[in-house]
Amino acid sequence: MPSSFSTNKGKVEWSLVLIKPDAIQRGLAGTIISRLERQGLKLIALKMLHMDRALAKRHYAIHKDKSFFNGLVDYISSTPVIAIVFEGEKAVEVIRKTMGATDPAKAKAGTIRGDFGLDIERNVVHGSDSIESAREEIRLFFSKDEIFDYYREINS
Ligand code: IDP
Ligand code: MG
Repeated sequence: MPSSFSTNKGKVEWSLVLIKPDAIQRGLAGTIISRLERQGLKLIALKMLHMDRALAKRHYAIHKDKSFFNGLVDYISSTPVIAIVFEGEKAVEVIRKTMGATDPAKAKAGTIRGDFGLDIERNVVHGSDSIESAREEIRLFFSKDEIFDYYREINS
C-alpha cells in the first residue's frame, strides 16, 4: 500500500474514472476500460457500485447550482457504475484526452466520448479534471485498503 493517500507521486498521478450508467447499460464497460489500459495506465482499484443520491451530490457538488444538476444526479444514480483508480504519468491529462470533450458531438473521433457518447449528459465516462479533484473523488469512492500497490514489468 502507498504510505500516504496521495494522488501525486512525483510525475505519477492517480485519477478516478467512472464507467457511467449508460455505458454499463450498453455493454461498453470492457471496451472503455480496455482503451484506458492500452494507454499504459495501471489499474490500481476497481469496484461496481450503485451510487446513491447523497454520493452523487457529493461527487458533482461543483455543479450544484447548474440547471442540469438534478438530472445529472438522477442519471448517475439510476443504475450501477464501475469506479476505477488508474495510476500513470500525467494520468489526469492522459485520461481527459482519451475521454474527449464533455459533449460527444464536439469530442473528436477516436476518443471514448467521440466514439460512444450519446449526448452531453450520457457521455459514458467520467475522469477527474485535476490532481486535486482526483484526490477528493478517490476518497469518496475508495478506502486505502481498496487501492493496490503492486509491481508491473511494464510500469508505465
Ligand atoms: P466533464 O465530465 O467533462 O468533467 P463537467 O462539465 O464536469 O464535464 O460535467 C459533469 C457531467 O455533467 C458531464 O460529464 C455530463 O454527464 C453532465 N453535463 C455537463 N454539462 C451538461 C449539460 O449541459 N446538460 C446535461 N448534462 C450535462
Ligand atoms: Mg468535470
